[in-house]
Amino acid sequence: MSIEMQEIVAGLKQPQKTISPKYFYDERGSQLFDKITELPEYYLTDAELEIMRANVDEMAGLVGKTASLIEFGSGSSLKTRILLEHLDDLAAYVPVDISEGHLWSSARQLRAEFPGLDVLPVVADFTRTFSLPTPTVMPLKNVVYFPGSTIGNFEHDDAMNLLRVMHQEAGDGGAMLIGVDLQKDAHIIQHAYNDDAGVTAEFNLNMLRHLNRSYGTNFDLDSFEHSAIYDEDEGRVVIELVSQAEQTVEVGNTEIELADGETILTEYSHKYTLAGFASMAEAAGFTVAKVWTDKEELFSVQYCTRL
Ligand code: SAH
Ligand code: AVI
Repeated sequence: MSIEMQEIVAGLKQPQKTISPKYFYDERGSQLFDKITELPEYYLTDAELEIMRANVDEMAGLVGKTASLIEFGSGSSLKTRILLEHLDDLAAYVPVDISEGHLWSSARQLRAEFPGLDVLPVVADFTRTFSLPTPTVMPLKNVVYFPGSTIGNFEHDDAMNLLRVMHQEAGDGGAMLIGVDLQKDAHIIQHAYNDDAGVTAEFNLNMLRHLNRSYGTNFDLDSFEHSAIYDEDEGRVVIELVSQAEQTVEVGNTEIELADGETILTEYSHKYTLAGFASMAEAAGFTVAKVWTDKEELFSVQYCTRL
C-alpha cells in the first residue's frame, strides 16, 4: 500500500474520521481553489493582495538583492507576481506544490511573463522530507514565501513543524514572508467558507472525487454534504463532509462504515491574533520583524527573520 493510501485509511479509522486537506488539490481542486479566491465572500485574497500592492516596495527592499524566493504551496502564484514585478535580480524563484499539473502550467506561464527569471518548480508534499534545487546563480540569501494563510490549515504541532522546516530552509541570514489570517467578526469568517455560489462546497466534495479517481475508493459524492462552522473559542473554521446516510465505503481492502450524520474532517482553517502568531514564530526560531495589515485588519503579511 502506498504511503498516501496508508495515511488515508489511518485517518478514516480514527474516532473522528479525517482526511488531510492536501487531498483537495488535484487539478480540479486547484482550479476550484482559484475560483474561491475570486468569491466576494472570500475576503482573504483581496485583503492579502491589498497588503502586497500597498507595501511591495518595502517588502522587496527587505528581500534584497540576489535572493532565492522559495514558495510553499504556490498554487497559481497569484500574489507572488506582485513581488516578482519588484524583484528584478532574484537568483531564482522556487515554487513548491503538491498539485503537479497545476504547478507545471503556473511555472510555464511565469517563465513567459518573466523571461529573465530562473523558475525552478518542485513537486513535493512539504510535510515530508524533500530537497530543493540549486540555482545557477548563487543566492545571497533564501526567503521562504508562504502566502494565503495556508499555515492555518495545520494544527498547532504540525504548524510548528512546518515553521521549523521553513526556518531551516531559510538558512543563515534568511527570512520568511508569510500570510496569516486574523481573528475577526465570526460572521465574516463563517460566510467566507459558506459562499452563496456553493464553490467551497464543491471544493470540499471534490476531495472525494480525487480519492475515487487517484486511490480507487468508492465514495458516493451525492451522499455527503459540505459543512463549515467557525469555532470562535478555538479560533478556527472546522470544515467537514457530513454523511447523509448510513453507508460503507471501500478504501483499498478496508471497509469504512459511516453513520447517518457522521462527519469526515477535511480541514481546519485557523485564524490568529498577532500575539498568538508571533509566539509560534518565535518558538520556531523567528523574530517577527514587520507586520503589514489591510485597512480593515482582516489579514496580515509578516516578515520574519531568523533569531
Ligand atoms: N499560495 C496560493 C495557494 C494557496 S492554496 C495562494 O495564496 O493563493 C494551498 C496550496 O498549497 C495549493 O496550491 C496546494 O496544492 C498546496 N498544498 C497544500 N498542501 C500541500 C502539501 N502538503 N505539500 C505541498 N503543497 C501543498
Ligand atoms: C489554502 N487555505 C488557506 C484555504 C483556507 O482558507 O483555509 C483553503 C480553503 N478551504 C476552504 N476555502 C478555502
